[in-house]
Amino acid sequence: MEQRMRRATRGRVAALATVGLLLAAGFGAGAAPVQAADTNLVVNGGFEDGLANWFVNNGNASDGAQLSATSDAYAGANAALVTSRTTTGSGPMQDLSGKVQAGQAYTLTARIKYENANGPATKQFFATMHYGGGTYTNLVSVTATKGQWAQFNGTFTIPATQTVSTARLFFETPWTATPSTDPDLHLMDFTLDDVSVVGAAPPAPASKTIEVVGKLPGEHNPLIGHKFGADGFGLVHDGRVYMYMTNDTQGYAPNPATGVSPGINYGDINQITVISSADLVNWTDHGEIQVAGPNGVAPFTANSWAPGITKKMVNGVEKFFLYYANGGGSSNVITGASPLGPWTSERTSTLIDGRTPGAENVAWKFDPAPFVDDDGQPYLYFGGGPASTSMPPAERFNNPKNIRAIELDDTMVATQGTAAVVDAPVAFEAGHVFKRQGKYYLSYSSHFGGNDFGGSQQPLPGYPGGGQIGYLISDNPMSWPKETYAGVLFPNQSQFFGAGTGGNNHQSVFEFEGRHYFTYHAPTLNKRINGNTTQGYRSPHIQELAFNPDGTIQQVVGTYAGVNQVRDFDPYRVFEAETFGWSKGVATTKVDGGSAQFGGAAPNLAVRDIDNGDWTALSSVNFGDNGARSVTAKVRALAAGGQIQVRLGSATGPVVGTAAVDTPVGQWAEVTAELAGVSGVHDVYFTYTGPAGVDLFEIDTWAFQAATLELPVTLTASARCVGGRVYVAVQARNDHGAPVGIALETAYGERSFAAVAPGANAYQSFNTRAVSVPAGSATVRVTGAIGGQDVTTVRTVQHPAGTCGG
Ligand SMILES: [Ca+2]
Ligand SMILES: [Ca+2]
Ligand SMILES: [Ca+2]
Repeated sequence: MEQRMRRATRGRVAALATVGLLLAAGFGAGAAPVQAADTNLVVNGGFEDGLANWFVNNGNASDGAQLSATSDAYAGANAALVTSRTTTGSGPMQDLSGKVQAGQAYTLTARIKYENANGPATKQFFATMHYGGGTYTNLVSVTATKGQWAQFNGTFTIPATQTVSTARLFFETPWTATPSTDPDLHLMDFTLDDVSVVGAAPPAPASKTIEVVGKLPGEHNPLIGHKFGADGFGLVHDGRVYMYMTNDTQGYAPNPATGVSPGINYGDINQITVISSADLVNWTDHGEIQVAGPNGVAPFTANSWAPGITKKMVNGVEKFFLYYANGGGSSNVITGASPLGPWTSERTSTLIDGRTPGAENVAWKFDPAPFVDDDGQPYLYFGGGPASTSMPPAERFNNPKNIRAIELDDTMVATQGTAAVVDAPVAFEAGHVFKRQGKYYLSYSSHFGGNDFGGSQQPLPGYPGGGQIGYLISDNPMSWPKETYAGVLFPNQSQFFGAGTGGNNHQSVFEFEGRHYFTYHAPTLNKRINGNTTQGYRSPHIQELAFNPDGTIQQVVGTYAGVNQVRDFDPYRVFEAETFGWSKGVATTKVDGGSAQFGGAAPNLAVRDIDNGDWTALSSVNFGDNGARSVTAKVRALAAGGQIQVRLGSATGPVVGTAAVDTPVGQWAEVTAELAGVSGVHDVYFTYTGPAGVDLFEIDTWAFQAATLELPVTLTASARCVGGRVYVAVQARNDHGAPVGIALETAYGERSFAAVAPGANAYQSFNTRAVSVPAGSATVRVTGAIGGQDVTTVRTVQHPAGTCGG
């Protein structure tokens, strides 16, 4: 009931917004009444905000079409003009993904005009939807008369079976393969104004939050349980491991009723997900890099799959180079000022394509993996896909020669020389190189056979089966004959994780603090959500990589246990709340303002979708012998009555502290939980409670505060009469395990002792020179070190009154 009421409210808000949009688009209040449920899905259809929300559909990478605002408008002050077209498909485009729905009918209107002198007297134009990949559907057409505004006015119904996760509306002239033969007829400039697509309001975005516990407490694979990530590539920098991954969560869209998402659509993916860890168990979510697509760092690319990253000093500046597959057709690179950006594109075109020397016969010019040798020379490994049909079938299967090695130049964003063939047996994709003890190791993913690889063929003895990770060992990073093949280092993941986890893989190897680690992916989180019927959403895993004395690799066994935690987690600092060992029912979202932990230029996220019963947890937090006094959270309350409980050991473990999130709703503020009896090493669970059915709060950061350090000392004081005068005696026993300095201070004098041994006393009897003194206090100042930290403890002790005689 709660859910339904919330959705109904949202629907009414959307309907009200509709009226505003229609008015803004030029539909007067007196126009034909529009049903309340209908809405105009086009933003800035009249171009009165210039080109906002519009971009040019280039048709292909070599099309140089330009979109500009023009005052030659049908209505208002502006329209859009497209010029320099070299393909018929180029024209103004707006992304309607997430707005249009399969099975719905829409009315499309727009005004269009062309007027070039040599053009035909009339010309047909199309409004077309690009549904991703090669799926284009003409929606509405109009035949315009040269020099006059023509009107698109028609309806279209999206077929119930159409996938609409990508839906981009654009305007074009009828397709022809070689428009350059008659550019006046096919490639005229044209002007567009007053575009609207009216129909059912966009569906409220379904929640992507993963409600199951996707990474089980105590286990270290998958690395994260609150989102997906594939093709992980590990980078070690400044004591942390950064993992860059294809953002499989981008197109994940679980049906609100069934909880099941359509199968993964790689064409949806133009972001790279980044996580990092200093211990390989607690991972910080750094969110997504918008790499490709119209709003991407490299807008001339459409997809960002299978990232590979390295760092290099260029002209005295350390830079980070993030390579990725722009679909199967090309590979590209963007440049980061740090592992977390900011990111820029030094190129205006892709790095590797069919024109790259030596890559001409590579079917899929993708999966770029960089490697910088000890002498600073950088290399890039790339390629995969169907073997050339010029080879005999058995060779196509066993030695498809579809992977390449090429040198990069010193800029890291250009290749030099000719790509060399990597003759990896049964190779499919995912070439990756690392170096160990002077030898180069190239690992890769093997193919599944079929017509692309010579049809029904058998692997040669010792060659990989389908979907395995094989490897070669060479003395030369550019020389990979088939004789360098060394075996299979990882069988298919389904051998370890069972039904629903098969498919191809993509690996990397990194060295962290003296050990080698192997990264791969498996749809294990998808399996925890949907059982054995998975939809292809992959999760990152890591196992340790071990070597035999002869340098060969011991075959890796995939486990949910994963790798050992490299070090305990340090709680005594500000750290991002989007750092999880484990979690349940939460999601993350980007927030403005940079990261408190990683710096102002780094992205910052907050934990969101926190409901009653959700939790996040940290593995092996070391509170030290002295323990923690409190923990502070930076939170934004979203409802009254929320609470954070701090528990040890498990989500139902003992509560050691509670913070009420009673700060003003909607504002970021700090709340603190006092902690009792928290010392040593524990898994820490933050459990969240409050009213059911509402988001309770968001969390940005945590910081634990250490208990005040005290040097232990036992104090006694007395007063007695000696020779007609009162003496006040003060004694302090050092109960610390190391020597300390002790200063005794009274109203009658003071005395300091250096290096009082453990168990020894500092003692002084002060002569008051009086026959009678009242009760009073002495101050004892103890100085020493605890755990390498200088500590001063100040205590007082009472002494009684003293008198001589009666
Ligand atoms: Ca206009
Ligand atoms: Ca939740
Ligand atoms: Ca944060």
